[in-house]
Amino acid sequence: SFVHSHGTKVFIKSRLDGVLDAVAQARFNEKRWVWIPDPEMGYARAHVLNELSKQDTEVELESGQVKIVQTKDVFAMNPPQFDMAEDMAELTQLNEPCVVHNLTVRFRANQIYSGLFLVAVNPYRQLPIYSDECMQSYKGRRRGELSPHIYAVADQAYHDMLHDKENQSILITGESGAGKTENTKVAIQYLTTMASKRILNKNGTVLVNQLEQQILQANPILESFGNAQTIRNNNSSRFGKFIRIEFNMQAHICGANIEWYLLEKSRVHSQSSKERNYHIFYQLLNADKAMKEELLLNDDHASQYGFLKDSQPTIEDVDDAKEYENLINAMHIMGLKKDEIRDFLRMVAAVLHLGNIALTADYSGERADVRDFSALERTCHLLGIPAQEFKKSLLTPRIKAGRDWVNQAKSPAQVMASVDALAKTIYERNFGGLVDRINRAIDCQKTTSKMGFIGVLDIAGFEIFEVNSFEQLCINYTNEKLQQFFNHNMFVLEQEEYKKERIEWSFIDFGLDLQPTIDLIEKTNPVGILSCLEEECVAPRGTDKRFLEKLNSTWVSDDPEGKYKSIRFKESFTVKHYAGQVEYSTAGWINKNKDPLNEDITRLLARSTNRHVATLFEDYLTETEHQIPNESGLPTSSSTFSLMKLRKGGGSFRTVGQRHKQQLLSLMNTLYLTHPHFVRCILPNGRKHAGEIQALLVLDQLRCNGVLEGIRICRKGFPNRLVFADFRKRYEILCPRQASTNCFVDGRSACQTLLDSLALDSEKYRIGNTKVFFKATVLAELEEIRDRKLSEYITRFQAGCRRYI
Ligand code: AOV
Ligand code: MG
Repeated sequence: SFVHSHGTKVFIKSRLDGVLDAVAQARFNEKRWVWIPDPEMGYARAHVLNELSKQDTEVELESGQVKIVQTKDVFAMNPPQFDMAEDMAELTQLNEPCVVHNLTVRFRANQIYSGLFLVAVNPYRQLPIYSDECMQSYKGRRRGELSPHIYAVADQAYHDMLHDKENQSILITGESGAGKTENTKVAIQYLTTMASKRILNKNGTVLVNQLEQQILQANPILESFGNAQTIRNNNSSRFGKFIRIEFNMQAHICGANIEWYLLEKSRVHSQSSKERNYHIFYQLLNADKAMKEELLLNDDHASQYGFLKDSQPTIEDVDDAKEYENLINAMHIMGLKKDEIRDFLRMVAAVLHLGNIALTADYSGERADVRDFSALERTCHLLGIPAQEFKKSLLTPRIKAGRDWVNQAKSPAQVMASVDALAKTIYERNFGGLVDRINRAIDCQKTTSKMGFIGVLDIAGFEIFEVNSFEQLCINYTNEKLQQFFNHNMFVLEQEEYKKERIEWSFIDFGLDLQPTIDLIEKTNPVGILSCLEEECVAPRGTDKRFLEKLNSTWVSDDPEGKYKSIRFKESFTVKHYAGQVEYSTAGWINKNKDPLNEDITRLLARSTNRHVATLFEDYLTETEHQIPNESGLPTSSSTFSLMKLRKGGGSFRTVGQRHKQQLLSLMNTLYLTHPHFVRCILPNGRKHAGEIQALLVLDQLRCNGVLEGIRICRKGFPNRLVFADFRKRYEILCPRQASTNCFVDGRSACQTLLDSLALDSEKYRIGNTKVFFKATVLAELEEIRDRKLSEYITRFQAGCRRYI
């Protein structure tokens, strides 16, 4: 591909040189075939009848309908011999419809992987492409030798790590349901199979080592706690992850580490009707009797639990009881002891009971009370905290009034909000604790000398919804940064190739194109979106409205070129992302960013009699509390100030935005020190159906995931390239009398002679040290000339034959 140039591959399939294809070719050459926009199909085939003016072109569709379309919407079609091209950089016409068309014909032939950087279309069916045999066939192959595959990417990463002694990363993006997590699993499977020390048992079969087993089993555990059924995906990851696989000097796996991002916490207390809460809740209701008794789960029906009752109880083709067994099995393999497992599940059960706490209001409707004490008692029993104190903290938490602390009664709605917030936090901290525990199991501390790592990033792609909020900003900000990394990288690699071939070309770093948008989000001076939100969160009377106004006044005034796009709506602002403009509604941002907690309760949790609970909340312990708990067991007001300082890990950042920015920064720092491999996953249709591909949907994703951006960059350079020998072999027919056929002439000058004789514009190609480089579309012209020559020969040959008959 143009990213990792193999160059040696002949790009046009030889089978297409047959007679049948000559017919297709001849038919193609009769007319000027183009793609024009079609509201339903995305693009439709047509041929040009007339160029009416600079703006308008008259075309005829295959149906015979004649139409006038804008010239800018008319896209040249690739000659048929380019159909099914494995690497889209080989396409000589490199435009949107051609790329979509290529992906579509390949998809219909069950070729879900294509090159350029790897593009993977979700087949929604089991294809026989992940067998052990298949895996073995990719081992140590050069890129381009076999068809594009996620195995090829994993193998390349492994090879590059060994060869270049450089850390590698595989970046997998795409929208929900596109296949990121499946491809991540396949990539890790490949690495654990190919790069482990082979241990053979007596019969000569390969045993998978314990460590590799554990690395593979991390996934089902994470999926139980971090995945859920959504409208788009029955097994949707509601968090992002970066899994680093570490290798020792023998290039064997010696450990791994998992980093996680942005768990969707709100799902814990509310889901939309066709979706579910996290898998673990339903799995737990299918646990063995002893476990359920211990966790006080008397009822097996999801409908009996406040946090589950609005959701779908089951997923088609999924057996939650079986999944529960798999989970426990995976946890055992991970080395978790029985009571550790119970601890993690206890928190999930506690959340379930928390959701069953029913409230009543007093006559005024302003003071909440607990209606049914049993759910509250169960929650407290599982969390190891005193029920009466919990109730008091919940209903009448202390607030600061002047210099004193007073207890203030809360309304049912306020208490509800505080219950939801608590459920979210307990769930999230338990998830974090689980990942920490897994990391301890698969850590490679024993290994002293490491060769490097291969990191696999599985993170949600760009999102544009009807209403976009703070969560979308965080995701899109992440993708903007990843896209910048991608663009920058293409530029660097492209430059290296051109330099190696010593061809002239002045380079532009397209990564810089995205900087204004990134600045708008993350800059501190002038204050960008995140910092501005931060300021409003700490301001005494900060509101969503004031946040928006401040953003407006800062960024609109000094944006004469409209780089950032105006921020001029009542309750929203618009950001120009590389993938399109997104309008963000700012309602509720202050609250979402602050994510406030009832600190009376978190302090109770920090002092839980259950060690697991206490550890998860230990950052809420105050120093003074360690020494002299006062009468009520609550800290004195002065100790509250030390709270901030004590928070660590996830709690050390005051707000969600700040924490995410920090995490992203650290991820990007890691990525910039690796050699990246990009995988773009594509959702074929919105119905989870096999065999159906919707061109418009695909096109939209190609835009969002940067494939088209990549192509844009590509077109600025010389995307098509052929090594001298291949070029001569294919095109010397264009000037047969030249010395080019003389094999004693060196490749470079032979190519030069050939190109000179064609009188090709010198801007359209470059001759390097080993390859000829072409601008997009040039090869199509050469192909056309070649076809004409060929048919002339055939005619002459046939005429010659007739003479002998
Ligand atoms: P995602 O990770 O990209 O979505 P998944 O990897 O979970 O998407 O894929 C969604 C579903 O599509 C899977 O559960 C499979 O049924 C099917 N699928 C995906 N890739 C393949 C494949 N290569 N072969 C067969 N089936 C596949 V999300 O986590 O929701 O953003 O948040
Ligand atoms: Mg996923």
